[in-house]
Amino acid sequence: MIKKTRLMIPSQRDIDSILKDARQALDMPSRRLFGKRALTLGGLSLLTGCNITDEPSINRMLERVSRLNDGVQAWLFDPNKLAPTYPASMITRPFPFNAYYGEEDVPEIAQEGYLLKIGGLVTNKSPWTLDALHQLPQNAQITRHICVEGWSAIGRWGGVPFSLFLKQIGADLSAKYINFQCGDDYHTSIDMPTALHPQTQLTLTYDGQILPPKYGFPMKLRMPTKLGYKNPKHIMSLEVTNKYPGGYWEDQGYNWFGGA
Ligand SMILES: Nc1nc2c(c(=O)[nH]1)N[C@H]1C(S)=C(S)[C@@H](COP(=O)(O)O)O[C@H]1N2
Ligand SMILES: [Mo]
Repeated sequence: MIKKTRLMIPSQRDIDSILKDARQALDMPSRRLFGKRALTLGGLSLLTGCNITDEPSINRMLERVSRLNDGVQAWLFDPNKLAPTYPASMITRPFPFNAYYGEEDVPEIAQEGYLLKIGGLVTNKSPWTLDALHQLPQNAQITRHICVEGWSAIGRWGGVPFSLFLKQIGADLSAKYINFQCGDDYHTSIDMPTALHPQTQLTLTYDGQILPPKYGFPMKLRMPTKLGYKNPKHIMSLEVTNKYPGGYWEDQGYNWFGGA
C-alpha cells in the first residue's frame, strides 16, 4: 500500500482573486477578523496550520481557502450557521474518492456480523447492527465536502442525525469529544457542539444507495461544517470522552478544529 505522508495543500494560484473573493464573502477587511470572529478563525487556521497573528498570516490562510469562491467562506467562519445545501442538479459526478491510500486499497468491511461499538461516557454501550441503525429516523442532505488538498465536491448523503443517535445511546452531552476509530488505520475526533450540529449525520447512504466501500461503508460521519479529513469513513467504533483523542492527520500537525 502506498501511503500519503501529508495532505497536499494546493499550490499558490490566483491568489489575488481568491483573496478578493474571500474578503467580499466576509464583507470585512482582514484586520477586523481579529474582533468578533477571532474565536472561529481557529477553524480556518486548520486549512493552513498558520498562526493567525498578523495580516500576512491571514492572507496566507485565505490563500489556502482556494477554489471555494462560491460563498463557502462565510459559513466556514461561523460554525453556528448551517452549511449551504444545493439542488440535486449540482451534485458532483463522479464524486471524488480520497484517503491516505489509493482507491485500490479501500477496506472491504463485511456487512455480515458488523457491529458499531460504543464506548466512553454513555449509559448504553450496546453495539449497533446496521439494521438497527437503518431503523432509526433518517434524513438527507446535499452538501459540499471540502478537502484541504484543494478540491471540493457536492454529494447527497442520508443517515441518522448524529444528535439523535447520541441521545439514543445516552451520551453525556456535556463531554468534550467524540472519537472515531475506522476500519483502516484512520481515526479522528470532533467537539460536542459539532457532534450536535443539525447537519452532522451518521451517514449510511450515498446518493440514495447503501454507502459504497470507497465512500466509507458501512458508515461515515458527514459534517458539512468540517473539512474532509474530519469526516471519518468506515467507522467501527466511537467513544464519548473528555480526554483529547487527536486524529490521524491531527497527530501529524494538522489542526484540530475546536468548533464554536
Ligand atoms: N477512514 C478514513 N476516513 C477518511 C480518510 C481516510 O483516509 N480514512 N480520509 C479523509 C479525507 S482527507 C477526505 S477528503 C475524505 C474523502 O471522502 P470521500 O472518499 O468520500 O471523498 O475522507 C476522510 N475520511
Ligand atoms: Mo481531505
